Amino acid sequence: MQQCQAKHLKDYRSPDFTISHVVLEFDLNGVNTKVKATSQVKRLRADATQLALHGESLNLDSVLVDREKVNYQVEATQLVIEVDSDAFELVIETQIDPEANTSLEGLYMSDGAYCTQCEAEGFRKITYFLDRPDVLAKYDVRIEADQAAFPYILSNGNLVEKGELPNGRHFAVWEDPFPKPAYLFALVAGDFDLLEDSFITMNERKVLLQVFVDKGNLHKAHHAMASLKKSMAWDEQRFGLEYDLDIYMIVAVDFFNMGAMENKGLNVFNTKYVLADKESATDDDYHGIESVVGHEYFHNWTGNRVTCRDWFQLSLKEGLTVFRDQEFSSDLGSRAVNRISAIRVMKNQQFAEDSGPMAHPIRPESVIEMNNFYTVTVYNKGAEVIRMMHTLLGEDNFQAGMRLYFERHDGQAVTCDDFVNAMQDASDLDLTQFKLWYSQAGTPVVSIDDHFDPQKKQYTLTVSQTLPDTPGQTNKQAMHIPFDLELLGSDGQSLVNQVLDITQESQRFVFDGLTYKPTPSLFQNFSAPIRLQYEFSDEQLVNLMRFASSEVARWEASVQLISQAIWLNITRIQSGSAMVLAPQIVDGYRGVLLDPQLDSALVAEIFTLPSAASLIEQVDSIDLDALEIAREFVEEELAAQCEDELLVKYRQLHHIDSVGARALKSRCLMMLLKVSEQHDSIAKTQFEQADNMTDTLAVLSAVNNSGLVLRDELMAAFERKWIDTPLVMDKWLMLQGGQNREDIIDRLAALEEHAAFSFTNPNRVRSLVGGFVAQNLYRFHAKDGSGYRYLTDILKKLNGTNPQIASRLVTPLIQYQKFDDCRKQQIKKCLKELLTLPDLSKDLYEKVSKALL
Ligand code: B3K
Ligand code: ZN
Repeated sequence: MQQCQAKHLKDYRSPDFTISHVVLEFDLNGVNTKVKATSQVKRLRADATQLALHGESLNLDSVLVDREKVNYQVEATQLVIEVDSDAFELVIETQIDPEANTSLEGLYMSDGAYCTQCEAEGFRKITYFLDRPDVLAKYDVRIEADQAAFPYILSNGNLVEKGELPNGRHFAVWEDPFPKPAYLFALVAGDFDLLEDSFITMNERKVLLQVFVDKGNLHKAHHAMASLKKSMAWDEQRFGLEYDLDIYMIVAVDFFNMGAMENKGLNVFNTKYVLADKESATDDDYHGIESVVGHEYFHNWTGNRVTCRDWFQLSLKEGLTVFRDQEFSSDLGSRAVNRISAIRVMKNQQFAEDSGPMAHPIRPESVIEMNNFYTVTVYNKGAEVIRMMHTLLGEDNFQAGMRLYFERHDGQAVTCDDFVNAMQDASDLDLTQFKLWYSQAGTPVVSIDDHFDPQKKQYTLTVSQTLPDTPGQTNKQAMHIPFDLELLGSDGQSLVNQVLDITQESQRFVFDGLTYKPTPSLFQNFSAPIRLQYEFSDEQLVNLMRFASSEVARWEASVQLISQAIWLNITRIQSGSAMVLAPQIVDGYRGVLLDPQLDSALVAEIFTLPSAASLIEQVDSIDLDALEIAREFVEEELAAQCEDELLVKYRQLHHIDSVGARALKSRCLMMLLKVSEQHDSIAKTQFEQADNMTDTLAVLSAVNNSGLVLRDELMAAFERKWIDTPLVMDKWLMLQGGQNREDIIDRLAALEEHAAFSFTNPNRVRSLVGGFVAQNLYRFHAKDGSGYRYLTDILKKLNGTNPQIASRLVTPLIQYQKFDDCRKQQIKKCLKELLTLPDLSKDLYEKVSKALL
């Protein structure tokens, strides 16, 4: 097993040495790639006599200090050099083998191109170095490679020299004027198609923009380029932040462990977040590209110019940058729909993380493998924490806080506290208690009791908060929680609409001058990442669905209403009664469908019933079999009762070319197919006539679990058409993995042999295996344990080749706490088996061992 000691935030110590400048020379030569690093090292603590550099999977050739040989020891993950001067030049020569690097971390090959991924701790797979974010150096990079095979040789910053060399080789020298931590280093060498454009900044500087894509894909790079230009303009307008280099490059590669990486001036992207045209990409894909391009661009200030002191502070850059990309998407598109998707991520995934064995605060306190902490907690809950500060401060004070943060910390590696202090100092708001959001893990539970006193004309809300125990944390303190509240009158008028501060364990809020009991919209827009406990009646929720001022609150009410209907039917199944769906619920939904004022995209959201995963998150234990039946019943019954309206809506929207219309049309189709097989002709026609991937995929998703013969026919037609387009085949693989059929495990085994699948490419694995574990809940949790067995075998394979991907996929296996004993036992058996793997990676070890505690 690899070294599995945890590191703790409390043990942070500033570095003994730093590196102010480094010259990296790469001789790219396949298995014999050479790296020479010439570093200017400074001693920061006079008594330090050993310089310990991080390094992994490196072949060391030589070490020179001020051109002399020195004493050193090579250990498994570090090189320790004896030193006795305050400043010196260190030259280290190593060899690495990018072709054998299947972990896709460090320098590796993607489809014949060299590329790098260094965050969090991948630079140490390139050379021995102080691979920690609080060591900021200036980089000069010289790359040599074969000219024909690798016409483009790129690194961070500006190109300062290039030329030809003997034997068909060439070189380039890049200089990055901004000191940066090693995790932001990047190198790319390959043959690409190149899309170029430019952007004039607010100070009239011209920036060259380049998007590099695989040959033949140039026509699919335009949306990414347009998104980049929009991001640059938006960051100037909303945050006053201007780009700082003369060039910005994006390279799309097909082998990539995550979405994209914000390396200074040279972003490396997963092709999934670059390539798009109407025929092959859905509206969601377009949106994803815009938001990821934005996210990486926004990191240039929040992440690169001001970076993290240590990796425990990851949310400093990630929470903030997710907040920024969410605001970008909301300013450009529908604020309500963007908010709803952010809320869904929180309720479907983050709440699950908070109640599982890997629960951690947005600033974790202990870490075995840093890559395990690029989580929905650090990213998405981190963004919610920033959003709460934005709610408390308001836009103007928040922007003043941002300006102060950059004034104080530009060019530094800082902590989350530094960020909150800037917000506090710019606003005169006391954020002491608020800081608990950074240190306390878990989802606060807020219970609300209300009371109306007709004599006093008083409405009282009693609000109590508790924060559940999480691994390693008990007896937590009350948090500062912004409570966005609307009170609605009986005919829908807004009586109160304000944000209150909850700071105590229990608090009362009294509203005077009311003649009847109002309907409360509580924590509207998800004003805090909490679980709300309040007994809503169906009538109240129907009222909120119709009249709440906030569109998001209308959606939230619909989720609550339909969830209640599902829970009711679960108890009816358990007690042997017939299932029911109350007419007022159907009326509430029908009213939404018929409301001409409502944006189609929002109606589509309301008609997307809460996923099984998000329902499971609402309770402590789940009867999965009853959940499947009850949820299906409610969806089918709702569809049946609204059949006529759904059909009319579908026809109205059929030829409208807009994202919202397509989204709602897809929902209508999905529901219509649940009512009657007769509607399969609509599906077939839509499939045949579709001129865009959104409409095509909508049909496939709707028929995937419909039991219709049509399903296999359409899937085969799709496969024939797209077999040579990997990103599109990913959608097909995902549908296959998500098909709820008895022989799914055999199907998956067969699909592993399919030409479109590959175990070495994360996108393919995420589609087929990820499709199964995340989109096929009932089959993954099959009672006979076959789903768990399947995933365990996959994890054993990936553990050796790509531990990061294995560790991502293990999530549903470690979140077993809510299931029945039979399922729990089977899962634990699989986890124990993983724990005994001879070469278990740190990544899997950390999660699996915690899940078995
Ligand atoms: N910062 C990278 C994520 C790195 C993940 C390392 N395992 C992308 C992003 O969040 O923008
Ligand atoms: Zn990020």
